[in-house]
Amino acid sequence: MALLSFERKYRVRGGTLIGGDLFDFWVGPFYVGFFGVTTIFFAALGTALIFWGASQGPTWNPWLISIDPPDLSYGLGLAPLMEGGLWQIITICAIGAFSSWALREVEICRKLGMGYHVPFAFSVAIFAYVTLVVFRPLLLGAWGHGFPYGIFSHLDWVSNVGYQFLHFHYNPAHMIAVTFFFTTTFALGLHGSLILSSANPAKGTDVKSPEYEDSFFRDVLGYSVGELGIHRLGLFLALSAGFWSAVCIIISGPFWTRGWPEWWTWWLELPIWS
Ligand code: UQ2
Repeated sequence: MALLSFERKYRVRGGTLIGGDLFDFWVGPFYVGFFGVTTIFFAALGTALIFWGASQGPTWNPWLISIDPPDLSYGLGLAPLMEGGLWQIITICAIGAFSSWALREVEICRKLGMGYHVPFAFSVAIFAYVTLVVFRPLLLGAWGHGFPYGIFSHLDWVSNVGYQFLHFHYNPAHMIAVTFFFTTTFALGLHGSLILSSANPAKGTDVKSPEYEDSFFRDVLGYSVGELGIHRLGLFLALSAGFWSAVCIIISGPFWTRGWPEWWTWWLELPIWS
């Protein structure tokens, strides 16, 4: 069955948060909605400004193009376009586009009578980004603490901020975030390989049911977290990775200004050692 005729059944009216029926239509396979329009608006404007900023800069080398935030001396004020003002407008466009996309996902969830898990998950990624370019700069008192929009330049920013705290791997929240990132890949490695193993049985035999998947892990580990459980676990692990990433950077500067290795002196100062 052609995809579009099959999908007609799911193209239900309503569920919109704003705009009523006005934008309640599809363009080809894409649902539009009020937030589809605002997504296009912010994404197009932000992208155009990035290209225009690049055209004013010293290079078209895609690795080296960079749209930089204002100098720290501008504090929390607006900067001239070429002095970081562009970065400020592009940041507004990015947040506008990401939020619009999340709300468009919400409208689609409402249409389909689904839970809001996908937009919720995406919101955690948006939260991590906004922590870097809005919350932390606000707490530190200057937009100049945001990261630059460039491939190499944002890597340099991460490296410089890391060294500012001597050794970022001693940041306890960074440790937790990294552990969640690795555990997420571990869980998806287990899950993806398990599903493919069931869906690719020995030649001439039937695709295996979820009970086989449970049995596999019961035989190996004595425990299966279950078909629904692995997806709950995966969502928890992935969102925790994003959440603790935001925590590890928001505490660096606003709540701890010395090297992260030094933070661990609380351990050496425990009374149990004396
Ligand atoms: C599982 C299960 C799945 C899975 C996986 C497991 C049938 C298809 C991967 C095994 C996962 C376990 C035991 C949890 C591992 C814990 C961490 C923190 C990674 O049991 O049920 O469904 O995909």
